[in-house]
Amino acid sequence: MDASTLLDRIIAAPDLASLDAARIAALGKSGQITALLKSLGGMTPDQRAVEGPRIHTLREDVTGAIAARKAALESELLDQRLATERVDLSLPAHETLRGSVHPVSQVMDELAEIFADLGFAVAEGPEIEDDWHNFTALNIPETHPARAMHDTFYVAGAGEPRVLRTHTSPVQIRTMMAQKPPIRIIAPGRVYRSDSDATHTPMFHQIEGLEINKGINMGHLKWTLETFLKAFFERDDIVLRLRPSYFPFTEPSAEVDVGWSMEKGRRVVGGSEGWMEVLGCGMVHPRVIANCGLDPAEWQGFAFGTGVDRLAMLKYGMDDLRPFFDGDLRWMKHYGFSALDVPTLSGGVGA
Ligand code: 2U9
Repeated sequence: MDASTLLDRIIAAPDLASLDAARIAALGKSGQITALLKSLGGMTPDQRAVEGPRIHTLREDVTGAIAARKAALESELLDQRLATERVDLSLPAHETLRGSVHPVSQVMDELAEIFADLGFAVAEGPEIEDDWHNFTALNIPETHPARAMHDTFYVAGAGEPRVLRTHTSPVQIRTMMAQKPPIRIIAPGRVYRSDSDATHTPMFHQIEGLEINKGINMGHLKWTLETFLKAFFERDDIVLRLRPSYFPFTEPSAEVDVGWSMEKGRRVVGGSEGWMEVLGCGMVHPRVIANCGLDPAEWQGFAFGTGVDRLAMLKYGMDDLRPFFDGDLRWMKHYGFSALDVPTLSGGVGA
């Protein structure tokens, strides 16, 4: 085999195994170039002076060609592997295993986003509470009729009686005991009342808000609620009506109605064809402020509360509360949200 056939075989090697066979045929123990190098020993000095450089150049050319072909074949192999083994980590693992975000979780995230923009932090606390944090600190003494109003679940056990929290208000009590004002928090979470019918479930979700500061009045409260409802329902035609009411922990207290109108045969929030109740609120009772170790002459505050499940129904058009907690995948598929549907104020909290 002459030099050019040797090089052609290397350049045309279709895979690494053929290339290795070509290398052995040229440079191996019984290879052609090895034989040429050996033949130098039997030559005259004149012949060697001519043949020596020619054979060494040939060996270098062949070695270089083998290295170049090897690099090209390895790179082709890597490209093939990358094309077939590509994994898109941004995709869910499997279409049929894809879950969805429950409307209550979605609405909780929307609320946290809206209130964060108004300077409210999210506060959390235990769902099994003691009597003092759930009732007494909130100006609901043992003899108070409001205790019966709450249909409390009591937790059996030795020692101090415990309850499943009947509202998220004890979270605000704990925050006021642990932090110095000014305080601006929302407390979203599960609450429990022994009540079950078409519009009540023994567990439901509440969100309450609290601001403690100097010189706070009902004007701050109404502006905050109006701003929140406009952002949540994504409409500017939100009108509020505050009706005098009674809660033991606020004085004065009010129930908040929002104007509704008919759109495509449905009652929707916005406009002013009628009123529906959406929130309770008031100025934090001075006794509650004092119970948390603060001077009510120095610190005032407002508070409000509402049902998250109800807000979700109003915004996303469900008319029955019970399927919220049935765990029916068909309902979740219809009303659930994609995990990528993260609420942001810039993108729209109902995106
Ligand atoms: C502290 C002081 C005051 C929280 C408040 C309401 C009014 C209210 C209900 C609406 C419907 C709950 O989901 S619902 O049953 N809530 O009307 N909640 S003011 O007041 C507080 C809380 C904590 C320390």
